[in-house]
Amino acid sequence: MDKKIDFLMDDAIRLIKESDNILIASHVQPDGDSIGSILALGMAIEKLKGKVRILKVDDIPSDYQFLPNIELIKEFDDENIDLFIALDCGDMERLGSGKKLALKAKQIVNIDHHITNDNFGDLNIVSPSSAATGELVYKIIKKMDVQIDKNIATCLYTAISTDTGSFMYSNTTYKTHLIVAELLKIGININDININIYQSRSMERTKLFLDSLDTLEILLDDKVAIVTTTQDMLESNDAKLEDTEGIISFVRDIDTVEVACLLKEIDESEVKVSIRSKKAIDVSKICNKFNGGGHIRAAGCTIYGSIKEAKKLILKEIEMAFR
Ligand SMILES: [Mn+2]
Repeated sequence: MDKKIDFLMDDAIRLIKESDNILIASHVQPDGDSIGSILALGMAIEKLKGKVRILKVDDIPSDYQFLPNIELIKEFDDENIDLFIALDCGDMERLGSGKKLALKAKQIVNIDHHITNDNFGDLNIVSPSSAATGELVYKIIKKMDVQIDKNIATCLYTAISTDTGSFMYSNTTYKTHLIVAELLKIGININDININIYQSRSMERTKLFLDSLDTLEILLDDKVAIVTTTQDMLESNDAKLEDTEGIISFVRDIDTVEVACLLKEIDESEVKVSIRSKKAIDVSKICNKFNGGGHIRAAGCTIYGSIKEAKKLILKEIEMAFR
């Protein structure tokens, strides 16, 4: 871990120790890293200080309901916040309803690993070389001298496993494995955790998956794959937007494909776009053009327009990226 991040963590811990009303939050459309990270840090701060609050800014996907103390994530409207800790969040907009509270807080600590993070905090611990925010939270908890118990370890393992694609993505480093080795030593049940995260797909989600795959188009010498999920599909399958999880990685896994793109219709004038790549293309750059962001191999953005318009715009940028 580089020295600068190390010092910044000491500053963050000092703020945590000095502050009375601490609120932890992460991004809308939460994933395993955001939920695992806020729960793990929340439990650690609770051990240290006896109280903590974790803000709910969006619905928690069913995949993560098994996590210990998930009920700690709640809505709050108390604006008396001394320290607001944002985790896994590239900018303030991503905090959703949490942005209002962050702006009222006396101090903001921003802990993240997105390369596109805009340093919105008073203290910014941004480490793009970390595979997951969960890795940074692990280090902070160790430095806080709080014992990592099975509950905290379960949340950290979930954060790191999901953000590394089960330790397959190129963001996975030997440090990732050293941290996870420590988590396993604590005695977490990885079989149970993995069944909960990866082997519990609902029938609704499965049917949505099939409908979405039916829209598959392969373009640019079979290097680009694009699929669409519409509001009609969500409705007819009784599925939610979060149920699109897993579609894009399936499409990316086609042998000839370098870039996979999923268009999720929000309404007739808004489309959420997710992009993944394998080796050559930096998809965070593509998403940056539409004010989105993320990582080199996984990024997202919102395009205001119809599915048809969004597809045209994003394909143009993907095509440029191949030149
Ligand atoms: Mn993350």
